[in-house]
Amino acid sequence: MNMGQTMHKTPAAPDHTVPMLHSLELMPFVDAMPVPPSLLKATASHASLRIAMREIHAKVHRDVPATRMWSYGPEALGPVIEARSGHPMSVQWVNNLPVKHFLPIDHSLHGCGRDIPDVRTCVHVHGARVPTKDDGHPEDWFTPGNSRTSHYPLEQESATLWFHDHAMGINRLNHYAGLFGMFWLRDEQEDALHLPNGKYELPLVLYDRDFTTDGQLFYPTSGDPEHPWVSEFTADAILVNGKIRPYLEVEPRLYRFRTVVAANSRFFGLTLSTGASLVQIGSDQGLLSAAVEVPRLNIAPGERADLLIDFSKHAGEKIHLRTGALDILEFRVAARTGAPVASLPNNIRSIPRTPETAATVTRTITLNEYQDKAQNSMLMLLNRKHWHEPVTERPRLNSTEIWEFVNQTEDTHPMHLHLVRFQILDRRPFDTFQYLMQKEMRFQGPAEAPAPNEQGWKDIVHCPPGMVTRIIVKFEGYTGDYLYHCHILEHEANDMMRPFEVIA
Ligand SMILES: [Cu+2]
Repeated sequence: MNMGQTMHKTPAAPDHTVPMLHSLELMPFVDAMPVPPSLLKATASHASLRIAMREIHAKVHRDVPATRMWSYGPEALGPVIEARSGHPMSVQWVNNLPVKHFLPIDHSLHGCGRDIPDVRTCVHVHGARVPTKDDGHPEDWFTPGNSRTSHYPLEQESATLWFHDHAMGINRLNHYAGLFGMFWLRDEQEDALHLPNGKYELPLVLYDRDFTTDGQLFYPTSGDPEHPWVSEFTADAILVNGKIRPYLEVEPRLYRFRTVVAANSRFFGLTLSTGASLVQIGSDQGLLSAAVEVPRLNIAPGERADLLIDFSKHAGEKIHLRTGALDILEFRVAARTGAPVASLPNNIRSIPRTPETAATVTRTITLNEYQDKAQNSMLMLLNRKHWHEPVTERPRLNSTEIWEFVNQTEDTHPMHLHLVRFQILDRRPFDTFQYLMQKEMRFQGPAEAPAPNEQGWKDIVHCPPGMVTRIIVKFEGYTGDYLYHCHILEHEANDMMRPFEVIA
């Protein structure tokens, strides 16, 4: 969507001493799209898993030497955890990583001091409603040789969740190294739809990476060794499930693709080469009320889309999934299918809209960016406050609030709240200059309703520049310390992340 650089941003200055891979010079569609194994189908009893983080070397492309990366499994993409709503499970997350990081740490960032172990990790199941001690709080990290067991009650509806590293100040690097995977939560409502399953239901984990010519991950830096952080970047190569521009053999029938953008800061604009719309049946927090035809799907870091693609009229053809003008995945449609053809659901479920009158509190959250004179670089804040300043947002358990994100920057920020699901109310353009100078909110147009594919339950909302974006959220589940942040991982680290506390 919006990756425009503002003039005063720290440019990502590539280190010209390092020869870089140019992925467009590689032959596309020579590697099969990997499908990671599914771990666990939770049963009636309490299920438990043990998942170890480790350093691996994996091939991202036929013609690129193996890449050092970190993973939750033996392959580039960690396993898919499959669980059932109402069936609690626990995971022992084991840190078997080396003690030295291989990507450039910025020790000037909050929580990244030289007195803190370089390699530290914690695991957040994005979109899961869990007690605070199990949420993968950024300061709750653990080091190599240690593990942490988290309990997931899973008292929530079916949804495409995912898990990833969330360690304070360094998750942008841990994530770039490969620490993420999918977590699918199922329920009876979903079962009743008889959606494509088994080999017809596949993850699509989309991300971008820079590589050196010898196939190693390259994370861009500012050129300042004391402060290497960059505000955001789009990397050269697009990967799908761990391969650069792979292919996938499909049958001429309906498929379900559980899609997540696992890029640090890149947005994707997905289209099909046939010109047909993508059919979206679910968003971050589960199924939509009805299937929505989306000609171009703008999807932000951290966001999920549950997509259906119908290949039934394309037997024998090759079809490409694109972001912008780039073909990133080739579907090779076989001549025939052996399976009965699934059909597309029309009405999926009812999702009552939360009325604005249900909200007892409205909070204004400003999204700001600054030139940090001391560091000679950018920093981005929420409500002009740093992460470590005292908690200012204290919603009451089971209360409903409206949060309005006032974006005074020139970027779209995908804002994410832990613990909760929410609905998007609207977006409205405002006069940013007037707001900055006079502290006066002057709207410049009518409020815009969310797009049809944004009208389900969400946990990430695009907050475009110069707009007030409003969400309505009920703080259900647990009291305790949680957080909200921009899901552009570079923004989150410096310092677009704030705590909130749910109080009794
Ligand atoms: Cu941001």
